[in-house]
Amino acid sequence: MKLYHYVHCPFCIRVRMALGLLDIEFESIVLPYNEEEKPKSLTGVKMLPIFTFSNGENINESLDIIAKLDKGNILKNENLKTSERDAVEDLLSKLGSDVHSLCMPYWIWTPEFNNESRAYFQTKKEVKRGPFNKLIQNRDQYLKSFENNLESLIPHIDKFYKSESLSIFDIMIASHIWGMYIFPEYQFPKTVHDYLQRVKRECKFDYHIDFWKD
Ligand SMILES: N[C@@H](CCC(=O)N[C@@H](CS)C(=O)NCC(=O)O)C(=O)O
Repeated sequence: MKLYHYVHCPFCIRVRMALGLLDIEFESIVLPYNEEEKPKSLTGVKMLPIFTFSNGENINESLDIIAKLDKGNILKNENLKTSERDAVEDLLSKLGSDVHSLCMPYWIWTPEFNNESRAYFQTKKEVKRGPFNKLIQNRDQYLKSFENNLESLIPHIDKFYKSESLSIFDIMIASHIWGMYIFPEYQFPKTVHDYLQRVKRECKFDYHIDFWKD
């Protein structure tokens, strides 16, 4: 089985976390961001993650991939059918927007990118968010908004999100805010850092593993 992914992508990280939690072996294929042909040939669209199952089926929606992998429903996927999902999605779209504005100008300098994929990514993302140098100049505004939204998460993550045990909601939350670990000099509040480390341990998640794997 194969996972086609981008290292920085929160939706791809969801699948990596789930695979780790479920102890499923897979081949990791990090595609350059400017590679259009491969994803289109697999699913018809240039969007990752894509998971190739052992029967040759290719699927590209992180939560659909996870639901199909999680045969024993370890992640309590039925949570996705509750009204709590709207609250989580709403918080994630707010947190995710600031994480993207803050981290995109730094993600492009990680080893995942080369000159071509960096230029492709930057050109594409600047259409929506404006010039990356402005994102960096306005970092305080995005940080303030991120921290405000994080405040509303803190009362719910004593152990895992509104629960004593990890669920799909934790994978959705942790994968979305993980990027802030690479934002220069940013430190998560201790409660959030401890929570992320709990998710990391359960999911045996290693952000950089793809760079060091042979
Ligand atoms: N709903 C999808 C979203 C996946 C997604 O947005 N992937 C982004 C990367 S973070 C992508 O492939 N974008 C392609 C592009 O912008 O060229 C999922 O949950 O898997």
